[in-house]
Amino acid sequence: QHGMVGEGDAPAMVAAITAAGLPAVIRVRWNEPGLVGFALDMGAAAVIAPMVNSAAEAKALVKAAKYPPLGQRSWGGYAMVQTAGVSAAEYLRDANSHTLIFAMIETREALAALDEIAAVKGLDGLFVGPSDLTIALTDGGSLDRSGAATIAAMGRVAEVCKAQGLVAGAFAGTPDFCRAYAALGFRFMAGPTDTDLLNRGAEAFLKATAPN
Ligand code: 3PY
Ligand code: MG
Repeated sequence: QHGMVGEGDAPAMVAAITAAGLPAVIRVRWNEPGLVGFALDMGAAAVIAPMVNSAAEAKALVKAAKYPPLGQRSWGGYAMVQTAGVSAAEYLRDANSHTLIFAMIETREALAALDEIAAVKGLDGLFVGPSDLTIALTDGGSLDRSGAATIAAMGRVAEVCKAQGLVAGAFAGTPDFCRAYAALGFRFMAGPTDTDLLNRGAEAFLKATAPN
């Protein structure tokens, strides 16, 4: 959603990740059927859609992402069949269970509709955006996602996921947040951004080479 990877670059990246035996996870720019289909058609193993604020929006996400009977995903992305290394018929048979779809919970609206969103058939998990959630819960006042209101809301998301058999995910970014979210019951965490990794690598290099 917020990365600068363009539509032209993404398919080659997904093919390389898949060839390395890893699942490619794509957060699309918006919960929009064309973007969701494009991500899956290039071979994404998981798609995360931002700002899913109601059961209706979650249903629209499932409709775009799953083949019948769960949804109405459109057939025709031949790159994904090639990337998966299976026949088209095998891909069709397994796609609904082999692709994971996450709805992002990051607004007051989504929290208010949490139980209904989690109950939408075909959804595989919920994924918290703690920064947007914090901005929402503080009415634009803060980005400090260690605040009590954000942590409590995230605890509720983890509980609802457990009750519904969904995977609880979140953007964590740092080892401390990874540990804190794992303790709340989260099982799927995004690590640092690419720019963060570069910054920290450069910092570590400079620190290691600086004269005493
Ligand atoms: C958020 O924290 O709002 C996110 O979307 C994480 O990238
Ligand atoms: Mg967000």
